Amino acid sequence: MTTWTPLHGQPYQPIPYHPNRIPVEEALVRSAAFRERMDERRTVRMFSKDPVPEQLVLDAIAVANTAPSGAHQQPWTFVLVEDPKVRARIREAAEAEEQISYNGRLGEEWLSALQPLGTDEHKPHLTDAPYLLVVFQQRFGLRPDGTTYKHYYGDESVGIAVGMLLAALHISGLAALTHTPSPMKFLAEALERPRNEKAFAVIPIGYPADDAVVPNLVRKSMDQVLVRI
Ligand code: IYR
Repeated sequence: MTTWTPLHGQPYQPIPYHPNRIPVEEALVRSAAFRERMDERRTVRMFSKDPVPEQLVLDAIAVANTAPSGAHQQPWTFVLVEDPKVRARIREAAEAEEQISYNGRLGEEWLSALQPLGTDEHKPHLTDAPYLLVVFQQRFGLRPDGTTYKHYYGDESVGIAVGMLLAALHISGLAALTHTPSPMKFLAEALERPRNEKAFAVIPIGYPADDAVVPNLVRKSMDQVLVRI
């Protein structure tokens, strides 16, 4: 297997791409099933402490790593945290930031937008869920000799990768929470990340708690999100 390295100014070798065409009937069955399955995904804030098969999480990260990215630079790093001491430190720092956020920093409009979800500064999921995945965005490329190169469309690329990750976790029956404590600078420090990485999202992963509840929210209809011209 060849290892990825940045190709600057050198073309990739074109190789044939002939995926089998899925017969239409089969494609319709698969797409409807996927659509229904994805509609069951919910962000979960109450996790069981039950263990999760590690391979499911690794597979979901591998799926995320197939995401398209600007100039195929794959500007992401996934840090999978199980160590309870590190998790406790992350929770403490996140709750300290959220305390400030919920007590004024977010502003009234933001707080009222969050009110229906009932979120607050307490973040037990950071220590309860069996896995904590911290996704970092590489703001620029960093070579082993310390020299740097630009990354393109980093926000978009990492956002797409996280979307694919969430879909993969859900398909495996796992629940997740896309948590974005703000500011997130403490994460790069706590996890000793290199200077080109900034935290993008913190994602607790596990099974929902037996008594988990989610808000009774309604999704926008296709009419509301699709414009056809
Ligand atoms: N980061 C905070 C606040 C928060 C913001 C949004 I936008 C949400 O959809 C949910 C929460 C927190 O995690 O509580």
